[in-house]
Amino acid sequence: MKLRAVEMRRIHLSLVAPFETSFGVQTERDILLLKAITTGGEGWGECVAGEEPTYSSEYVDGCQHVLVHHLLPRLMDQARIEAEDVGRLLRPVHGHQMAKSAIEMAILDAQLRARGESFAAYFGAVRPAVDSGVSVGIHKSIPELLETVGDYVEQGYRRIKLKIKPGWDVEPVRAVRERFGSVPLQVDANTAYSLSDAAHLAELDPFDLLLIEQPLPEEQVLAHAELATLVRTPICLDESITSAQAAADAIQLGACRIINIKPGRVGGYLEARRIHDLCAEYGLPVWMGGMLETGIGRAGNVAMAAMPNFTLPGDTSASDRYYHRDITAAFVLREGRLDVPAGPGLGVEVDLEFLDSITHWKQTVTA
Ligand code: OSB
Ligand code: MG
Repeated sequence: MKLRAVEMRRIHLSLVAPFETSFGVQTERDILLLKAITTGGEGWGECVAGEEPTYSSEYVDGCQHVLVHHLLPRLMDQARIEAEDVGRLLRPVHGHQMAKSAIEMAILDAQLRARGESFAAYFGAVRPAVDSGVSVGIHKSIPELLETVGDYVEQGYRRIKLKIKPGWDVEPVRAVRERFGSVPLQVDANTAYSLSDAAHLAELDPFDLLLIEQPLPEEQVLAHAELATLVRTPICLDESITSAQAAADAIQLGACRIINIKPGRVGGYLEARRIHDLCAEYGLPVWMGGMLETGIGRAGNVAMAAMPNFTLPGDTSASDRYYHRDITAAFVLREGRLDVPAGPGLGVEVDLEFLDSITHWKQTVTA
């Protein structure tokens, strides 16, 4: 097929509750969505970048800019294009994985819709529904945290992840472990510690956590390997894993025993699949991360999370964990799981009337 145009839009969505991490508080989102218009039909992509470059170096205005000026022109001048070509065509542009991922996703959706194949079938899904975990932000107090976690446990989430930072770590973990017994529990530091905190992080060891996610800065892969010899809790990397090559290096260095896969962070679903396959070869389990996606991004993530080596519950929570109203039919928790969409492509339809009502910017890029 040929890529004829890409409709870009930015939408506003308020989160149901503020979400605080070690890098800041979010109350609303400004999301870049792409619609690939091809000779074979249309497809949707979601860019996972936040408003500020505080999770990684990418941010939504930057993604918009690099797409318009550097990425889309390289795709639009092709006589024929398939999702499998996008990575190679965009390789001359360094970095910008979240921007690249969004356009590859839109083209893949268009291509799969055209041939009536679901994302799940394309990626070799082995289950009709995936176990859902939930990521719980930093709270003002431990009683408030316990109330939030209690709500999620009652809703049926199969794993709780607590965001931590220096000053909000051992005590909240102890409190949740004491109150909720054997609930599968893990923590995410979003790079907030340094190797000199190893003895403090080892105080988390008695609480039987599934993993500690990204304790140290993105570049400090070797320091994670050192930390792994000083704490018993398995180390999982998120921010550091920007490609399959980065994953292979981190595994060989002993920097992680588990990987959080986020298609947006690694440049797209095809690179994410390579990381899944690589981890399976090395015997490392993976799980599907999240970036507070709408129903578009969630649909792709849930489909990929049905691949065989996604053996831990992901941050694939129900729509109502994030938004009062989603831009697709809501993803709903059923016995702690989300159903994998089975229709062509992403298998979800976008509510265009609602989408238009929350769109604050729109531009169509043509060849
Ligand atoms: O580090 O996993 C993270 C959200 C935004 C940016 C980074 C992260 C997160 C989450 C929430 O933990 C995941 C989700 O529920 O989508
Ligand atoms: Mg994380």
